[in-house]
Amino acid sequence: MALFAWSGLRHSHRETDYDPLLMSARGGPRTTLPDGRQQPRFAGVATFCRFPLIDSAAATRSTVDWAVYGVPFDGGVTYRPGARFGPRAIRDASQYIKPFHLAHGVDIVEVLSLVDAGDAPVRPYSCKETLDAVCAFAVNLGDPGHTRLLAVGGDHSIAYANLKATWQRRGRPSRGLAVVHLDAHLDTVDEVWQERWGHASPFLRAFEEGLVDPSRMVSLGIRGPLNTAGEVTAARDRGTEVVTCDEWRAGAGPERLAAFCRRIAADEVYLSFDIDCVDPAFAPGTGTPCCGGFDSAGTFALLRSLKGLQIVGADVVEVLPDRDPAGTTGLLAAHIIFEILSLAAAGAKGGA
Ligand SMILES: [Mn+2]
Repeated sequence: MALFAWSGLRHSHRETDYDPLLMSARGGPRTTLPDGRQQPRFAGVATFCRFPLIDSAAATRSTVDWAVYGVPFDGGVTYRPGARFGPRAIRDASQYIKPFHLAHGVDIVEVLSLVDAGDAPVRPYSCKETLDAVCAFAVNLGDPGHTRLLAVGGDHSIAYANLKATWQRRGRPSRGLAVVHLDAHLDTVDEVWQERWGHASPFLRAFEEGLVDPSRMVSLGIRGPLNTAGEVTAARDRGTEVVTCDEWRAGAGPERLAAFCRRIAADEVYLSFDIDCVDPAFAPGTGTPCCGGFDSAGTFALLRSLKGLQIVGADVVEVLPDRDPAGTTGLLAAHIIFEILSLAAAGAKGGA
């Protein structure tokens, strides 16, 4: 069965000669993509950014640097459902993602071993059971001490599971992880309709369990309307750096973010990206849209300014394909995944 030693490793073609581990040992790229001149980008089974697909059985691939996986769950939403179809739409939209990042000057597949680890198991009728199942799946992906996790939602509730898995894999740091959070909303509501594990609550649950240090967290892109005036005040009372979209646009945001990055430069950071931080003009396909958000280019510039942070895990959530008639939101999410992996590649290449 040696031929199938990586029985979990599948690709739409070239199955027999593909192994990123061997390629790396030979000094080739860390990740081998299908050659777009041989196999068109619109052909084959769609994986995230055309990365090789592994399943969770390939549990000891120590050479995998980042595992990207889907979480097709939207049982935690408070408004429009449909984000359960996000991973499939984003995989489709990501077929045109190419590996060289112009601004960072880095080719992500030269520097990093990247895989699509498939979808986490979900329990569509239960938020808590889903989060437990996702965490149990994620905690064992790749080499827990090395491989970093990028979860693609799904609604924002799934961030808790990926955060918890990341926190465990980073040695359960007692003061929790630092977090860079992009979102229109703070996601720190205690409960909605008696549900404590929905998409309005992941960060409050993470604070309670010590997974995240709220005083080493920045929330960017926050805007109204809000339920109460106290939401932002409560976050700031916890020590969270809250930068509203208005503040960002007025010009103070980038320097406040830079100061935050300097403060946590030595810390391990989790990046949580809710696509609704972007204006619905650019990202209409989302469940709780708020006008007045970032534009696409501004979002890229913001993310690129995070270069140098030690990002140990991430998520991209809240893409709702049914409300995304031209596919722009899925496409943007695919680019955000690329931006996050490019930050990691730029850091690895630059020794940052
Ligand atoms: Mn959110």
